Order: sequence, then structure tokens, then C-alpha cells
Amino acid sequence: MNVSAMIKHPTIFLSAFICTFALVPGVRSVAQSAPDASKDWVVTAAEIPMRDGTKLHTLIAAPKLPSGSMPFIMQRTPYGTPEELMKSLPPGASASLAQQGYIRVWQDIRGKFKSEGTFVMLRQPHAEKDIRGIDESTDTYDTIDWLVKHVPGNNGRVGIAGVSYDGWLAAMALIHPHPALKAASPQAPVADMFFGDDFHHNGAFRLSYGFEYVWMLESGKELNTTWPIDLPDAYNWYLRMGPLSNANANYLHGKYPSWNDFVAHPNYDAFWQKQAIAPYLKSPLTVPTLVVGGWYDQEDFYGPQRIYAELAQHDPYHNAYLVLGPWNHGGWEGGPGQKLGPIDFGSATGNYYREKILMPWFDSRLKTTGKTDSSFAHVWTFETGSGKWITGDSWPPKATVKRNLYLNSGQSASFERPKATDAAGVETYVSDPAHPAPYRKRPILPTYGDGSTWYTWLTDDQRDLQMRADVLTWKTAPLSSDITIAGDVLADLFAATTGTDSDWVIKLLDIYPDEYPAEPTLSGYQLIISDEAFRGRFRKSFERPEPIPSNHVEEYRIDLHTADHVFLKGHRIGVQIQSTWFPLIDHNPQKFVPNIFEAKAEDFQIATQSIYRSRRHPTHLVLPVREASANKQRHP
Ligand code: PG9
Repeated sequence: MNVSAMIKHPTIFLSAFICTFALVPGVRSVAQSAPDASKDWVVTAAEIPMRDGTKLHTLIAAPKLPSGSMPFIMQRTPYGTPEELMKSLPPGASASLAQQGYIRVWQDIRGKFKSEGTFVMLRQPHAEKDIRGIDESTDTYDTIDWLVKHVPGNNGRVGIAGVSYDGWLAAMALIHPHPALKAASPQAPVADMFFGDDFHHNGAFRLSYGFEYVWMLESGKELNTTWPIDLPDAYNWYLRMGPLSNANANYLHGKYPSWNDFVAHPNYDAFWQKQAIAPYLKSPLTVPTLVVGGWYDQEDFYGPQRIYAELAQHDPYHNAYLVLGPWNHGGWEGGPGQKLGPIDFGSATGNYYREKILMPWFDSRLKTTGKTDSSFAHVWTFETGSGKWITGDSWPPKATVKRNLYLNSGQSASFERPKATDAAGVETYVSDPAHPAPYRKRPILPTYGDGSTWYTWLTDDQRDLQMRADVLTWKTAPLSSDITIAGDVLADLFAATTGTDSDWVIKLLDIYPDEYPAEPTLSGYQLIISDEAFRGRFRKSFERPEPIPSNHVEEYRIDLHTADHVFLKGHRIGVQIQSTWFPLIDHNPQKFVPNIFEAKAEDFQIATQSIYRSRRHPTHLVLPVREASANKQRHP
């Protein structure tokens, strides 16, 4: 099926600025049925020349009745510019968008849709010494330079924003930024495709996403096409695919550059290192930058946290800002943001973000002299569980106490260090690559396309997985008082395998009371608060993987990234561990092979996994507990 770019990221930046405007499912129908709103806008297309002569297709929409000179808000994208949409906004939306007083700019990046050149997935920045080099940051620079010189009625100030791929492009604008760039908002930007974003997590390959996304982006210049999964359950489809080597042999035929890169770079080599953005963000941050991320982002949860952390380390002028809210991938862009899946956050978090955070932040930087409003908080996090916005100066907050939550006997968890011997303090399960644990209840639908519920899977009830013998869950007793965590959650796992390679998946859960009259459908619900996968071969080095010695207890320290959550009184805290998460993560052969992308069917083997909860090997999560007295500002 051919889907428009609008489906991947509908109006991205439009919807962020116009709260009444329709979102993902609605945008197309609005666009189709709406009258021409050209009385509010002048929409022009420009083919802007880059320094190497390549022309990039750019859509410029300026309000017809400008109130003085106006700043630009630009978005660069591989998903196509919204030409038709911009010409046919419904009158109310069109007028209020125009009144906001920005010149909107969208640009197709190199090689996509109407732009010249060749598309390269997350193009690596060019080497400093290559003075003729081009990359996404030089293309942004050249575009800004052209815009401020050629578009009438502009005030010489430019903002850039975007979600995900476009968020990464907004972050790339920070490398040697154009002097007219006065504000950037990378939203769900990817930071490192080997450690934590779309394609791998700690070296474990994100099979369904990687396969389907590469197909979508690299099938054609002007297409965003979904892969035709011809079985009702994508779990079965990927199982039928077999070893990863079958992807090229049977489906992609070596024609998809990004897939070929996955195969050629199974370790954290120079390819991934040069693509990762953090090393390029080490100059003092001169452009005010608002990073946005969602606690339930099913694609790029790691990126915003990693990028903010890097910017905050090089921030002598206090230009780094962060918002983390209860949203899925891009969920902050439109819609009230009160609910995700079955979870109600108690208020319209999306509206709040757009009205109280995003718009005032951009307005103050682009419409005025750009002087920072000192009362505007640098960090805004939505505390799930309590449903409050918390503001602060930095993230993660400093005023927390690390408390170890240990696995104990009888599938219990507690803050008491276990006393058992290794022989008694261990739980085992059998991990079979031919029968991997699904990452969600089956049937699993394709990632994108009609009816997909990919967007909410991180709020799925994890109870369903407990029926499986290869998924183990430990739970605390019902809490006698609230426990708030704010900051980085770490897993310290002690585990052995009979194999020579293994994946470990760890989740921190909020387990609702068995009887929950406030919302009966959530009785006993098991909600993921933090989660991560780790490919065991990389436990010593991501550059040089090593076999795991069989039947030997190894320690794995796995970063589950940050959370801001209150486990309410009466709830339990849960820890879940498994070795397969299919087809989200490809199946590990469980036998060390040099390159899993080239493993053969006969390399895959069953393994018995042992999780230790003994005095000597006490598996635990390190929780950043916010003491009741800790300084924080709450907002209703
Ligand atoms: N998560 C998508 C992506 C970003 C960058 C690279 C690959 C995929 C996206 O939503 O744009």
C-alpha cells in the first residue's frame, strides 16, 4: 500500500502550532474536504541552491496580512512537504495559523520527493577538513541564508523544529549554526542508532522497525510505502523470514542501502560512531534549544535524553531546555494528550505543552529580541502516576537517593538485599529462538499502515506475557506509601546462559491493585515505566563483541534511561525479564557467530537462562527515589 508522507508525520509542525487542527488520522480528510484558504496565505515553492549546486525543493507559506516583519519557522523532512495541505487549510485553522505571525517553511531533504541529489539515511556530517563537504547542517545553513536574503517581510530570525527524522535534522542545524538561527526544537530526535533509537538498542537489532522503515524510505524517491505483510500476524511473518540473511536473499535483494549497512556494520564501528550526533554537539551551545520527548515513545525515547544531556554539558549561556511528557512518538503535536492507550493522565497534557511551553518559548525567541525570560523553566517533566508537571533547572534532578530494588524468592521484589546462596537464589527459563516471546499480544499488526496500533504498544498490559514460562516477573508487596522516581533507572543483572550469546530484556513495571475501582479495566494492570534490551555479546565492548562463557554468571549493567513516575500507595513495583522480544528485536541465535545478519538456520539454538538473586549475585534495579522533601516545583 502506498501511504502519503502525511501519515508518517502528518503536518508535523503545523499541528504543533494550531491546537484545533486535526492530527494523524484526521489531517488527510480535512485537507480533502476543506475549501481553499488562500485568502490567508501566499504559498510559494522555491528550489533553493545549496553550496554544491544541488537544488532543494522548499515550500514557503507567508500570512497574507503580515503584522510587521515576521520570523521563520522551518522544518526539513524526508517525508514530503505539505503543499496541498497548506493551500487548503480550513478557514478557521488557516486564519488562526496566519495570526500566529510566522512564515512557515518546509523543505525536502536531498534526494527525497522534489529535491535534487541523493538521499542518504541519517547522512553523516562531513569531515571538518573537507571544505567542500556537504551534509544536513550545511544544507540548513544554506537554506537559512537564502531565506533571510530572499523572502520579503522577514525579521531575520529563524527557528527550526521537527519530530523524529525531522527532529534529528533540527539538531543537525546546531552544528556550525547560521547566525540567523535563533531557536531550535529537536523533538524525538534520534541520537545514536546503535544504542537506543529506531534501529538497535544496545546492539540488539530492532527487526520489525528496521525492516519496515528501510523499505518505506528507500523504495522510491517520492514514495512512503509500507511493506506488504501477507499474514494476519506479523509475528508469524517474521518467524517465517527466518535468519536475517533471508531478508536480502528473499525480499530486499541487496537494493536497500540502509539494510546493507546493517549487514556490513553489526558492531559499533566507525560507521555508527560517525553517524551518532553527540560528538558533534560539543561546542558551547549558542542557539536556544528546546528538546522534546515522550515517556511512551515507541521509536525514539533515547535520542532526546541523550541529546539534551550532551547540550546541557556544553551550555555556558543556559540555552538548553527540555520537555518530557506522557506521549508516544510525536504525540505532543496535536490532540489533547489526556490519554494514551488505556492510561488517563488526568489533564490535557498536549494542550498544556503547546500553549504554555512551546508557543511562548518560540515567540519569545523569534518575535522579540530573543532575550530569555528568566522565569521560564529550563526543564519540564510530566510526572506520571501523579499527573503533575514538574519544573526544574536540570535533568535528571540532583536531589534523589539511589535505592536498590532486589529480586527475591517467590517472585517477590523488595529493597532488602537477598541472602540466598547461588544454588538457592536463582530462577531459570528456557529461551527458544523458534518460539520467541512476542513483544505484545498477538496478532501483531505491521508497524505502519491501516489499523496499526504500534503507536500505543508501550502502554500495553504486560500481564499477558506472564503466561509464558520464558518471561519472569517479580513484584513488591502493595506499597504502604507513594514512591516517586525521578531520573536514571539502571538494571544490574546477574545472569548465566547455556549458550554463548544471549539477549536480556528488562522492564520496570507499575502494577495496579487487583481491585481498582477508580478504573476497573485497569485492575491488576501491568504498565511499563522503563524498559530496555541488551545484546549480551556486547557486555564488554560494543566495538568488539565476545562470546559469553556458557554457564558462567556474568554481570550486565543496563541503562533503562530516565523516568519521572509515582508508584502510588497500594500499587506494586514489578520487574520483568526475558530473552526474546519478537519481532521488535530479531532473534539472537544464542550461539556466538561473528555477524548475526549472516547467521544460518543451524546456528540458532535453545538456551537455558539463569537469573541470579543471591547474596553474591543480587540482580537489582537502581531506582532514583525522589524524597518527599526534595525541592521541586509542581504545576497543577
Ligand atoms: N522514527 C523515525 C526515524 C527517524 C530517523 C531515522 C529512522 C527512523 C521517524 O519517525 O522519523
